[in-house]
Amino acid sequence: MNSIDEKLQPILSTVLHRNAGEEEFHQAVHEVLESLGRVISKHPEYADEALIERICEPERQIIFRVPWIDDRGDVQINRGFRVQFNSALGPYKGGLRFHPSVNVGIIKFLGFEQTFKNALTGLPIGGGKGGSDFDPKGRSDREIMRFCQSFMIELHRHIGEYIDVPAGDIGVGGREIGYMFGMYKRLTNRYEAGVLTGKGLSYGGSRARTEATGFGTTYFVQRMLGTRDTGFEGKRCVVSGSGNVAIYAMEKILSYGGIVVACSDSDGYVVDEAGIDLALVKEIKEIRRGRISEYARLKGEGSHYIKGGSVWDVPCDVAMPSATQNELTGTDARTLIKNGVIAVGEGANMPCTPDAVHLFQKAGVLFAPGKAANAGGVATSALEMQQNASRDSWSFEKTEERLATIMHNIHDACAATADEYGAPGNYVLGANITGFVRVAEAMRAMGVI
Ligand code: NDP
Ligand code: 2IT
Repeated sequence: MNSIDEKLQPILSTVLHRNAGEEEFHQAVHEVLESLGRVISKHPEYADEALIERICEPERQIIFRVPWIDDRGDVQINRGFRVQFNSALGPYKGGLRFHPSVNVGIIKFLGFEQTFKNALTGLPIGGGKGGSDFDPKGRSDREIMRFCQSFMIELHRHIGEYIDVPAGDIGVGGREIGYMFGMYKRLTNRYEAGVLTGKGLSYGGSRARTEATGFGTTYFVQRMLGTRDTGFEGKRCVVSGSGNVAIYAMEKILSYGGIVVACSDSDGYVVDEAGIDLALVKEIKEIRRGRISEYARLKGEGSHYIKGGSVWDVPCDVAMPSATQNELTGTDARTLIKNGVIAVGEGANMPCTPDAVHLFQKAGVLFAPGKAANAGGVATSALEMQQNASRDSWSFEKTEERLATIMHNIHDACAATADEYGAPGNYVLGANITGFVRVAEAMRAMGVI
């Protein structure tokens, strides 16, 4: 890992001590603090009044019991979370994750990242994140509905159009948002469309929200490749995961003339040298809610499935980790570099381990950090809030155009900040400093909050 400025060391020590055992949160804070040394040398006022300590401390953390009844009639208990991290720029905003690995440290890392990501969009949204250790795999629609309803029975007290606006993340998509919105509406007797984003188009959702994260990451990487006078055209790409982000990253890569040769899920990965058949992946994942292993069985000749292993063993020009945190390790980075990777774009949140990121940067690989590259999802959520507030609904083209502009602006702001701070091409530094300064400016203006 890079070193942290000595003035920031005590802040990190306090975070580690006060949040014992929360490894992912430690990792996320460490990464941001690594970038801030240069800021406080230039602008020492940002270290005044414990501003950085306050940014590392969530404004509010809610943990609650979620009891629900499964299809056999047995009572199940899960734990629900909502961490309202920072509301300097707007209502808390960020997704809900349903996955058995969820714990408070994971939600805090995600909420911390979200705060800077949302600042990068330039839209008026603060940072938050939530979820549950509920495992949706193998559950019936009715079980999912009962779980979502019980989850909302508690969550509804803490959210609202002007308070906190959740959306999807791993394990939470349109189906879950629909069940939660229905329960919120019933509990509050309000048609408050702007309380959740990622809604269906029939009840206040935004066009292009489903596609936004994957499309946005691809726009970002396309622009980053442009700084080396190239683009996706003809490039071999590997995208990990096969969920919402991965599917729409693949779709946009294909429209730019790239070739996606592999994708994955948590059991293994598929390779198809002819190019992944995206319609088949959508059918397996979005309709049947099946496993990626079915791809090779259904596609047959030319494709193969590898159980376990690492999708990063597949040689590529562009890698887009789009599954989960710490899925691309130092070992994977070495393999990718050896195989000639030229760019890495994080579709997921913190998918590359710190040693992987440093290896890419040392090798001169273009590297787009998640908090900048995957901001298109939350940006389009903010556009959904705008449409809800004005009781309007925009065309796909208009929404996608706004998304593309936002992603280009984020790219250019990160690149300009990296230049300003003497680290040209370092998008990690650029994203962290740009996001931090926007949040810090608003907090300073509001006094000690
Ligand atoms: P989905 O639930 O739609 O898909 C997640 C994909 O990642 C699945 O293929 C899943 O495989 C795989 N995956 C999940 N957990 C693990 C794990 N522990 N190990 C290996 N593979 C895993 O989620 P999304 O596509 O929405 O989210 C993917 C990433 O993108 C997350 O990091 C999320 O935080 C981030 N993100 C999402 C945004 C959004 O708008 N949805 C916005 C910005 C970032 P399996 O089915 O086997 O679990
Ligand atoms: O990590 C993320 O940015 C998301 N899961 C999307 C959050 C949102 O509010 O749309």
